[in-house]
Amino acid sequence: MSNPLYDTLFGHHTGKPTQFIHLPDGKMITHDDFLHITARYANALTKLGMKAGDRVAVQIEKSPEAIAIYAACAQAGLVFLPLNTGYTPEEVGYFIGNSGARIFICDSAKAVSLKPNAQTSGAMLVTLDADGTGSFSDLAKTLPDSFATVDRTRDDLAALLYTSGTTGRSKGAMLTQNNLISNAQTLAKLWQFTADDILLHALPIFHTHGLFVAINTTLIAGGAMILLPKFNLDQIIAKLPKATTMMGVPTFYTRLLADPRFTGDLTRHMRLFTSGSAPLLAETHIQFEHRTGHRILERYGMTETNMTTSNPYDGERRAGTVGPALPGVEVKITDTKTGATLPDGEVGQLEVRGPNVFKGYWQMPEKTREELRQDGFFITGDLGLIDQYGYIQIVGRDKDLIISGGYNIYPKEVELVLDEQAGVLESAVIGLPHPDFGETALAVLVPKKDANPDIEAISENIAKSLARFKHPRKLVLLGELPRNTMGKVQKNVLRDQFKDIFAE
Ligand code: MCA
Ligand code: AMP
Repeated sequence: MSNPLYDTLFGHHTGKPTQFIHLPDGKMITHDDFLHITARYANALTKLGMKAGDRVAVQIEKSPEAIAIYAACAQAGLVFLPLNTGYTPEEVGYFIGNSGARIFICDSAKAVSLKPNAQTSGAMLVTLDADGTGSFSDLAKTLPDSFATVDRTRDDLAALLYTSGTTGRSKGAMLTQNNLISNAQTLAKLWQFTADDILLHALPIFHTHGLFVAINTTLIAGGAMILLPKFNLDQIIAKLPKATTMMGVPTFYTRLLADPRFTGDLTRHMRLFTSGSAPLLAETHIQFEHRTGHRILERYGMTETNMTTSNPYDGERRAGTVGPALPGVEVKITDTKTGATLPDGEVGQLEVRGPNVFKGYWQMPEKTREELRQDGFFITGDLGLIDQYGYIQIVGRDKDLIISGGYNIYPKEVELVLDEQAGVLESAVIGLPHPDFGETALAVLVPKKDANPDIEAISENIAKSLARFKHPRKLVLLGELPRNTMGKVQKNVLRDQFKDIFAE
């Protein structure tokens, strides 16, 4: 028996004093050091009563220890459930309750505010801070630094990642060991990652991009990472000379281009820059090449599918496209109404099938059936076409979703909170172009008859329910919402009316 995920990503590094994580202060953690921490954590999780298949919910700051929790879950056969550090206690309570997580690991600074929601949802709360201290590590320190890896199969769940829906509450995407292994192997090979690579890692590690695309690809190749707590221009500029590769959302690249210190000289030694999670403007791609001589490699994916397409490493990286389907992955463009496959060049919905595609939504068989077809194709909700070169272009979305700086905002979720506010009859949340975040959210509020909603009070109030990145950047009042003959709100009309509201 074996544990394919642990063996493929982590186990083969056992006993190797090779460089793995470089911290901003110059400290370095070897693969072997890391695996000792991992084993202690796996022992601690087991001691706390976790059994194979149990979910471990985690909301902690980015650190080597946070990555070790992920590794420990793999080693102990547990399901890793990372949560955005911006989520409010109310949001966290839902995720714990819905997943049935029996343990919740959080920052000690947030323990008091999070404890009631964790307890109501039935999870035991332990703490782990970014400096590695906390009640969880206190326990781990008393336990052995070796652990008998728990047997698992490729079909077993490795992670549960929540993704919001266009209606109702968030859904837990069930990702198997095979989903993660196959994608990591494919990306490492395609992007030619080796043990000599040092990835400049400034993405958050609670989403697919920073967690699986960045970390798994590095682990499989045996390379190292410079782990920055978050995107910070000064730190990126200071650390770039030590890196060989960098992965980012488009905002990373537009921010870098706006800084005169970001030059061809600074990046000459770099091997690869990749972009994803949101559309990279062709203009950014071109500007980046002019400045640095590098063509950003854009790829496309989703929480439910991991990575699906990528521009080539060696071939032509085409601006405005996300490249062809990855090896072993099938992509087709279908008619949104009939599901029939459309000829190349025609715009339709993008469907994906392959070892990268998730197993379904946690305890939501109906939602799963709606989006994951019997024949294995997953309906992404993205609109695109396959061009004459066989490259895929994402041209829009068939889902009401805003992607702000790489974070997803589901208008419905925000509208439900806004509709509850004093003096508000109804609301519409729309995505509009934003110079820094690519696009971001505007809320249009319709007052109740004779009411005069207090915008400032509403802005403050929604902070109780919604993570900061979901807050509309502006709220405006309007007499009524434009509707079509069926009574559906015409968001395109609103988008047109307010299109320049975030322009510089
Ligand atoms: C921060 N804020 C945001 C965002 N980020 N508001 C809207 N959208 C955002 N993305 C808030 C902050 O709380 C702050 O609020 C204010 O905006 C300004 O923050 P600032 O300091 O400028 O932001 P930052 O901390 O520098 O963060 C911007 C960022 C970050 C670096 C672009 O959002 C980021 O790392 N994004 C990457 C997201 C990501 O990894 N997505 C992958 C998921 P206040 O002013 O009140 O303090 S998608 C995925 O995984 C799929 C599978 C894929 O294809 O990759
Ligand atoms: P998430 O649900 O957070 O995993 O976000 C996935 C969504 O991000 C996809 O469905 C796309 O809409 C979007 N996305 C990811 N990569 C790209 C890209 N390179 N270009 C355009 N959209 C992208």
